[in-house]
Amino acid sequence: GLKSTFNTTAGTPLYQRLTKVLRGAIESSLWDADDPLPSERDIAETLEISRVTVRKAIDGLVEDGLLVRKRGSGTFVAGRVEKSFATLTSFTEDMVSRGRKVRSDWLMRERGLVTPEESLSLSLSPGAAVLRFHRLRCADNVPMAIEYATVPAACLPSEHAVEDSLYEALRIRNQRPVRALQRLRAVLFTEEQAKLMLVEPGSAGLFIERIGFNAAGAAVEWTRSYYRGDAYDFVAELNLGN
Ligand code: 16G
Repeated sequence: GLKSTFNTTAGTPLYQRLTKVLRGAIESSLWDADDPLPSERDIAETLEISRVTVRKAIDGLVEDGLLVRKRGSGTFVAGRVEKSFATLTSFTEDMVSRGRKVRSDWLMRERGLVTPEESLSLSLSPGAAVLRFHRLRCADNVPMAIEYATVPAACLPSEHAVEDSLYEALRIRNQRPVRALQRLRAVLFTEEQAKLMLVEPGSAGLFIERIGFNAAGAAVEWTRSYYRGDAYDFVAELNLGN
């Protein structure tokens, strides 16, 4: 149980030891998403440490998105997000349909000249202008993904045309993707990415590259998304014969 694992961890401070032990317990599915964790008081008594320490460790895990507090019923392991791998939805649509509040922090947005890699992905000629949007994407204030999108400058009036949703900005100009190619790959977050995502450096991530095409068949986005491996399940329905 918690106690024997806790006693084998060394080092200080105490709340960091407890955080490590709780993380391990969450990762090894010690608690079901529907069962509350033991109360802070019970954990404190079992481990013979102060409630303040327990609270501090739990607060940190809530902030990192691994635990959620539900008013009146306790603290729970956060459920993973199931995202369809084969539907052309946006991050905003995915989260809003789950009743979650979207927040995006700008890491960078700029207008620039197409790089060779971008020109291949978007079939643009050298010298073409592009818009780049780099965002940290959060649901209920918990970081979920980092996205780097490149869009041909001809699709949007400027890099400031995107407020909350790239797809909404494209949609109102008749440029929303209606078809896309995707690639999924396992990655380890870089130190910088891990810091933004509030996960341990070297944590596992899911990298998805999407090239989206508008109704006229032109590539309108080349997006590299890094999703939290501990928060996402990508699901798809398969049929024999397609
Ligand atoms: C999704 C897309 C991404 C797109 C973004 C737009 C995947 C793997 N990626 O994250 O390609 O650019 O949504 O989101 O689904 P927005 O409209 O909320 O800005």
